[in-house]
Amino acid sequence: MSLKIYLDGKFVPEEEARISVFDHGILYGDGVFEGIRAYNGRVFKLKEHIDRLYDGLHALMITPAESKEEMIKVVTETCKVNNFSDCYIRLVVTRGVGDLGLNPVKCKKSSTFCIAAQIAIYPREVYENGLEMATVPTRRNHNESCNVRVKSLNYLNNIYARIEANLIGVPEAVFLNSEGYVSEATADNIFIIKNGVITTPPLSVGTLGGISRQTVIDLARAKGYEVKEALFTRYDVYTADECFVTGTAAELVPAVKYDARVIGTGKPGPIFNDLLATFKEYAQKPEAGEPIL
Ligand code: PXG
Repeated sequence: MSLKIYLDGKFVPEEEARISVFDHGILYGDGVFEGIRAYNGRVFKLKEHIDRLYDGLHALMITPAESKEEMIKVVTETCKVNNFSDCYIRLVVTRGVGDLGLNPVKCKKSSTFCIAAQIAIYPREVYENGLEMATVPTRRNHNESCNVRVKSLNYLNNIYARIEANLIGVPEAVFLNSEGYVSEATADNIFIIKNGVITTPPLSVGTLGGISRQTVIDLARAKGYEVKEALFTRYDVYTADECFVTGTAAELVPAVKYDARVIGTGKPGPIFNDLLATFKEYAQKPEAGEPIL
């Protein structure tokens, strides 16, 4: 079945969803994107995703054709026209067509596209038995060179880390920042748990302000857990009781081995399991997102 793709104001079949080779999104990775999920007929935390997208666009000085309200409609309509109530959504705004120089001033009109589809990031066993991760040599981009809070189309930092994880032979990489603090995984934020306290690196470490990350922080605090945003090192992960990663695509994934050290019991832990159940329950609720009408 051919998907219907939103592209610059129209829905087109996937075979016809094409953008120019002169688009600076392709030529330079100049643009921003969001990965979003719909659960049970609602687009999860859509307003938060749209705010993050527009913050990135603002930082890059890209003006999309759609207002925020229109962009919300673009996403919900893309789910609707494809008859999806549960899906993964990729929303992209590129700088648009320019010439072969990188000056963005030459690009007169940005391009927007939105894809709704089904994905599976890790096999089922990983969710049940836990993920193995390793520190990779590539450091997370420095915020003063390529701010990682902008979810830009330039993901080479993350791709390098993924290549290195593949070379090590583990399914996920962990980045350190330039100072050696744990930053995040390639497309997921990281959490550790020690003596009942949940800790995740602060955004200032150089990590994406993940929407799943914030949801987990909020849900955990509401349940009475102590949650800290604090710097930590590889040692803190080695010696943690539990560890997990969060992201829209992968959702909540327990991590049980890191740099060949077993974390805690080597199995998904009780606090992780509680947070996962809480997250899954919350994701089904009306207040969790915008309805696909
Ligand atoms: N860190 C980075 C670097 C990310 O790209 C997250 C954390 C989690 O953020 P959210 O808002 O989703 O909780 C992301 C998420 C994928 C994939 O295939 C995921 C992302 C981007 C591209 C691909 O899993 N972004």
